[in-house]
Amino acid sequence: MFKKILVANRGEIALRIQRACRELGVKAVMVYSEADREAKYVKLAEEAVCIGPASSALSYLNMPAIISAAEVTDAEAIHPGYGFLSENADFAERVEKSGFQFIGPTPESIRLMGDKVSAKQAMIKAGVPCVPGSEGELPDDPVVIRRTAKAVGYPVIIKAAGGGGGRGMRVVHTEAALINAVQMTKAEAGAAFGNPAVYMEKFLQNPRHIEIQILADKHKNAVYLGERDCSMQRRHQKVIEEAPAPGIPRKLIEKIGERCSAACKKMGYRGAGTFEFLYEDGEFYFIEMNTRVQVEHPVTELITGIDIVKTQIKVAAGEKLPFTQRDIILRGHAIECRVNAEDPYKFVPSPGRITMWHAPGGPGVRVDSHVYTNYFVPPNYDSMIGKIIVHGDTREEALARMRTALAETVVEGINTNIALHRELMVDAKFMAGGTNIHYLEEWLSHHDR
Ligand code: MV4
Repeated sequence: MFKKILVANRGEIALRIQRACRELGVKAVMVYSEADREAKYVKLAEEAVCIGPASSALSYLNMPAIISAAEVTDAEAIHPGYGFLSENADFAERVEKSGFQFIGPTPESIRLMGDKVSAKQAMIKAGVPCVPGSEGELPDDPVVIRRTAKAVGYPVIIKAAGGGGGRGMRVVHTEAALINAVQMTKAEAGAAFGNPAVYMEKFLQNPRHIEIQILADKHKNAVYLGERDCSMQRRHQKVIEEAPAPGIPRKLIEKIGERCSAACKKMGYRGAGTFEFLYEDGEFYFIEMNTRVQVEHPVTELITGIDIVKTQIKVAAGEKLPFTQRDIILRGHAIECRVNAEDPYKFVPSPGRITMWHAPGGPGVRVDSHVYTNYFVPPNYDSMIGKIIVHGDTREEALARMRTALAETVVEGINTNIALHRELMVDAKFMAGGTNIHYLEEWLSHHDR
């Protein structure tokens, strides 16, 4: 096991990784920007290094500053968390060239999955079901593009190979709009991602967003930890996640999960990873793979009893996965509400000083947050200030626990989206389970405040 790890992130995930290190008896070096200097997880760290000013570009995205911080503190490994440099293959490469372990997959795996065209080709080869569409990158020939769209069937979606997470996509409903849409998406992709390559898929109109969590080691072992339903989102920002996904047959999840773990073994994938799928009319369609730990990992931890962050660290250190697929048993139901510093209905960010923070507790309640009374939410970063996660024997018990937890939560001094969560936890359609990716935006359009 490592003696010392550098945590190259901030906020709740930095604290989550620090906690995993403490449990493993590993020293954690925290890095911080000038805006995060006063944060308690920085003050309570055994070691902390300032890596630059508030601006992310000059601190949490500053590769030389982070690698230098690892050098001066004698860390052996770097955990990138999520966001920032976590899916940057060049960063992973520079970390390893500098003699540190990157806690995540190889730069080659990150690069393969970062290019959505190569990711999809790898999945097709590994037997993971994908959305029907173009075979790889779309060529320039308008005749071929039109023929492809006709074969796939309208509506189609044009996606940038360098995009992902909702960036660089365009839906096309008619042949008349096709060629222009392809050209526009290519131009935008070239400017935004430095790669004009695009591909085409059948556009699924009312899918759910279901993802499969996997863990793999350096010895060709891989397991899946069930699924998460992340359909409750607005503008590609997830708001509520849960596991298991309501109403999806367990046998089908198992079939898809087995394909995902087999794909990991085939690709030599290591670390934590998430296969994102669209689910519509009883079928799964792969869309993207994330090569990092995700915000919503706690719902999987609660239903499996597996610590995903500790396992990431163990497999990066070369240990074998301490469990096989047969050992993974899903128990009960978990729900996560993301707490954001923002107006609950207008969604404008609400940074500033938290004058009162009272976190909920009790049976089956977990709070992952770095904030506290008198904490100042800096305006420079993502508005998420924490997550409330509950577990129950049934979905109904989890819902009741979340309602109780949200009723206990007090945040004063800034606006948060807790009022929105309180409403959604008593919404009849959400309570019934299985709402699709459009539900929240439609709900909000009828609930103007
Ligand atoms: C799609 C789709 C419908 N059909 N692909 C958006 C984020 C990126 N990960 C892929 N996305 C989508 N791809 C096909 N073929 C609809 C979306 C989509 C979406 C997906 C997941 C969660 C929320 C979403 C919101 C809008 C669109």
